[in-house]
Amino acid sequence: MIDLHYVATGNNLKIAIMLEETGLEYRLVRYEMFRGDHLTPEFRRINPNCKLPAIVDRAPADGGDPFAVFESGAILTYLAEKSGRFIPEDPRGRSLCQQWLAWQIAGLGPMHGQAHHFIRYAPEGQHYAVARYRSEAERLLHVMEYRLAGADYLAGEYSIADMACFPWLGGLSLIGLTLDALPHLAAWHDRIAARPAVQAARQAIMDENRALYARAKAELTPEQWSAMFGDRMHRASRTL
Ligand SMILES: N[C@@H](CCC(=O)N[C@@H](CS)C(=O)NCC(=O)O)C(=O)O
Repeated sequence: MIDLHYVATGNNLKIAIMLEETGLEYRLVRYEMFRGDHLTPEFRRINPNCKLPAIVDRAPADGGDPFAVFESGAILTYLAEKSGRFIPEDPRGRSLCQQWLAWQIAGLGPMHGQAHHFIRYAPEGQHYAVARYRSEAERLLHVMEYRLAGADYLAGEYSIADMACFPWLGGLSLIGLTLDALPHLAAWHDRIAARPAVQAARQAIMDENRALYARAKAELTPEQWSAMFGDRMHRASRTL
């Protein structure tokens, strides 16, 4: 049994997709991040970085104590190794999978994340930051388009690299981007969206809370801002 500590956002959808794809037994533990549910000493023992998702594997392969894993890329890799699925076995395919997974974690996620931050959350007037992150977010979509013009999936076969990248396409309109001029990326997106496991994962975690996190312009109360970007969030990562 695996506990998935989650909030209804794309980073968390990655893990729900993998759990549905593998059929591993899991239990959902839901958080509301505007309320600061993740800023507790209990959750910090699971993820020292106080971010979601995180998992706790209650039946790890070594038969030992429950094992916590944080960072969505590390969680996907852990689950791929545990299940023996969705990571290619041949060395080239495996390396390709790791390359695209690293690219998502180090590039696509942070750049799109900053675009969302400056366009949707920051006070008006952040022109340089908005232009910088939106153009970089768009450039990264073209990188995927280039790869997918020559392959159905990022690592050749469907893998955790696709699961990691797929959710980032769900909020493009919120940052003023579309797939209109990216036919291979759009076709890849539709192929993945049609998978029963992906639909089940969306249904499982993109619940009514999703609406909270998918507004074009988020107006946060001072308390919500503090829990997300301000004092409360910083304090939670400083104290022992
Ligand atoms: N690099 C992390 C990113 C995790 C992350 O930023 N999660 C967001 C939700 S998508 C979060 O927990 N935000 C709460 C906060 O920043 O206070 C991963 O891939 O797991």
